[in-house]
Amino acid sequence: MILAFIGTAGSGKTTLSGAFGRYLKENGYSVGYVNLDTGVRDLPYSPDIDVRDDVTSWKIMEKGYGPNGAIVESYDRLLPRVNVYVSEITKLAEEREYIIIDTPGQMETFLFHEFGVKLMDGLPNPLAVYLFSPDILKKPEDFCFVRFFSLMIDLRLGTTTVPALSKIDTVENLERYRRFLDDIDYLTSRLKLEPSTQGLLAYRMCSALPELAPPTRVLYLSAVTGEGFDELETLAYEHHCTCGDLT
Ligand SMILES: Nc1nc2c(ncn2[C@@H]2O[C@H](COP(=O)(O)OP(=O)(O)OP(=O)(O)O)[C@@H](O)[C@H]2O)c(=O)[nH]1
Ligand SMILES: [Mg+2]
Repeated sequence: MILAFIGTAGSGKTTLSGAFGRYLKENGYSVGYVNLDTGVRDLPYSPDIDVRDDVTSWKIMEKGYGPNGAIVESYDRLLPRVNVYVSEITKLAEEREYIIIDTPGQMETFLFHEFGVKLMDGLPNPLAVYLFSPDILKKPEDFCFVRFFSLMIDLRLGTTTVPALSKIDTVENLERYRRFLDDIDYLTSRLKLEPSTQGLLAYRMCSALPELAPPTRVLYLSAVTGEGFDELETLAYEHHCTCGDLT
């Protein structure tokens, strides 16, 4: 089973990769780790496959690139080897029960660079977990945004994508988040009350959501307490067995 954690900078991908991997190992599974972040210095796990063996963004920065330019350049340099990575990860997936892929902090270098798209396209039946942290969810429109962003990742990478709220140990009122994320009818009814142009847009988008996508479950995770790990494990298993039907 191949799981790829995808999300904006600081959403918790690397911490979750380490913590969920440890959880799986404690439960008797064999786990392989893949690091795709050319800019990370320290990892809470030992990667079996690591792009930094080929390219690091900090070495490129020594040649005068700025941080963002260096990251893009690092994936330009990795692109000719994308098929090698696909083969290595696929081979590792034959040997281990779970493969955990930790993706770059700069999400755009994964979603908008050919390296990320080709890599995901080449892997056998991966499941993408789109992580977003509670601090980006303030207005009802934000909940609509993350639901659609998850679909956008699915569309872009051609990979079944499950939305996951990360760092739930930091929220006091998880029920409020759950209500907005689990119950699309509730979210849509709240958006109907929003007077702004964006509120109307979000209302129309969320009204169409049931027709556009199957009612995928949302995960609620904490890499600190391990909450939600059992559900992530179940979901990964269901994905593996049913090829993408996660209703
Ligand atoms: N409280 C809490 N903090 C978390 C959790 N997961 C990650 N963090 C913290 O969030 C910060 C970012 O975590 P990372 O795991 O580095 O996030 P990332 O998405 O890999 O970050 P980049 O790769 O740099 O984009 C760190 O300070 C973590 O300790 C969590 O479940 N709960
Ligand atoms: Mg990271």
